[in-house]
Amino acid sequence: CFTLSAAVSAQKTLPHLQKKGTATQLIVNQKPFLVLGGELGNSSASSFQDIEREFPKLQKMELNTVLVPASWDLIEPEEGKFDFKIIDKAIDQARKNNLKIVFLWFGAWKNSMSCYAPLWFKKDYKKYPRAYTKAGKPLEIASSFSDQVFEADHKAYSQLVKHIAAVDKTENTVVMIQIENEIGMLEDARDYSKAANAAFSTQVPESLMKFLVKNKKDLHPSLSEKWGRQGFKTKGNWQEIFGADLFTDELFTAYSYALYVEKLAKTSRSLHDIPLFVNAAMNSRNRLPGQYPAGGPLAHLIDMWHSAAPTIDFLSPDLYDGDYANWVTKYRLHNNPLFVPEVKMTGNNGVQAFYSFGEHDAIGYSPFSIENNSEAGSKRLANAYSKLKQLTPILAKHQGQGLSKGLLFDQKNIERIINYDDLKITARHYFSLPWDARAKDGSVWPEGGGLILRLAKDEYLIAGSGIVLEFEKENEKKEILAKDLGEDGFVAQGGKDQKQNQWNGGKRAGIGTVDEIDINEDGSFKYIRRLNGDQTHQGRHVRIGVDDFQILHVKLYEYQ
Ligand code: N0T
Repeated sequence: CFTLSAAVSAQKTLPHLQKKGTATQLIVNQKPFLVLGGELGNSSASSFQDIEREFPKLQKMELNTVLVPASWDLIEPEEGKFDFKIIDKAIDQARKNNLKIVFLWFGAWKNSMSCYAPLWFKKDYKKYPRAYTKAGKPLEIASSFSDQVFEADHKAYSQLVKHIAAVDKTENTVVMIQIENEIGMLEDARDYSKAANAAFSTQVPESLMKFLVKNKKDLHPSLSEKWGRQGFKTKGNWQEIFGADLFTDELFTAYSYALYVEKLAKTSRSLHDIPLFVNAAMNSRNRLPGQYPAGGPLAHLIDMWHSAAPTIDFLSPDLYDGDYANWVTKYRLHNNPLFVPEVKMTGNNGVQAFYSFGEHDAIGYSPFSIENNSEAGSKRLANAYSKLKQLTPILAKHQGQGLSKGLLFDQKNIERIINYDDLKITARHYFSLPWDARAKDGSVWPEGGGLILRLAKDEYLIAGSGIVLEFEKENEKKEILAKDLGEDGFVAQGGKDQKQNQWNGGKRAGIGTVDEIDINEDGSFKYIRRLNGDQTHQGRHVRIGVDDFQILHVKLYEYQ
């Protein structure tokens, strides 16, 4: 009995995922943990000097987590001879700088290619065969259909995980592992090696069809539609079941890669049970499968990945094409929590981080090539992350219940209306006010963003940068047609009737108090200053300028 409970609690002390309402939380050392991250450039953690130089910078940026490549070619330079000094160095430096690590297994595939496989593997292409294009051209992409490729990759990955398990038993410095990086076929949408062709023309595995039938109602709409066009057939080869097109090739590729990744994930789990994920390069800019890495862990392929790789905890997007809110929304699904391992570094990433945690209960956020952040960008990120650190316990406590919302504005998308019961909040970009010279002098508006958290009926936390919010009761206005009144209160000459909002009677919402605060570690609020008068437009709105991240504690009230 004692040994059983001891074993259970030992297991529970490792970083793990836990459901809370609609949210999935990463638990580290028994507490919910928001990954305030950054990913190192691909070649920035491959020497001791680089690691020693870069890691202290990350702590200054207030990161709590760094995403670090674990390169196959560096840990197994000679076949069967492993060297983990570089891994140990990263773990040691992380501990010295109060950082957690997410290791990225750059194994058989890195951005589709097999460039991180050791030279002995690359040269022995007879033993470790390549994927082929339709035209028969060998690619510098190892074939996922080769057992030898898998064995070699699996052996190295297992050694890595064993090593992490041994050196990180109690400290929990390594909180998650990403398996491979941006998997996907390039040029053509699938491998045309002999083994791949054989698998493609044979029956679609029964286990996949069973999965699809069982989850028919919950399938990604694009798959449902595609399969539906073929009459939801359940027996036949890939083209018979899904149709003869490029996207069927891609389904096949996704499924094949996922089968392979599942075997790594299973071993990983049995050796050291921490969360595991895969990342995807986006199918953006209207490219077709093969123009973008086909078959990666993309949202429209989620059912292939879930069916073949159930041990993977989530699929995560790498976001470089702008339109952030639109892309993350595709990855925050009923069956997939949001974690953003890579996002383009902009110098103003903090606003997106606030949005991601507020709107999507994100597990984490991580700009890419973080060590190259500008001085200004580093300061601003530190400002954002330090406030998010303060907010973590209170956000975590309220997650998964629809109590928080995220805001993200730019020059084109300046307004969002949010309802909490009968309270209507109109949030806008700070520059929708004419009060900052940069709003009107032709400057490009920086993204503004933040989060709203409802603590009680008339009590809110509002945090972020570059936002302004007004509060009213949902039905306090009604639309009428009337002559436009000029600022002087007179009807404009010759004016036509226009839609106007008129007071509709009933209660109104007022701003009681607005305090800028910090949040202490025990969750209590530390008063910085009261904002009133000009700073709230005499009680009309709550705002945070574009130059600073702030946390505001807002009390509302009702009057009639
Ligand atoms: C990422 C990174 C790194 C505007 C690219 C993104 C990282 C990999 N790939 O620097 O290589 O290891 O995961 C590919 C998307 C770039 C599209 C840019 C379009």
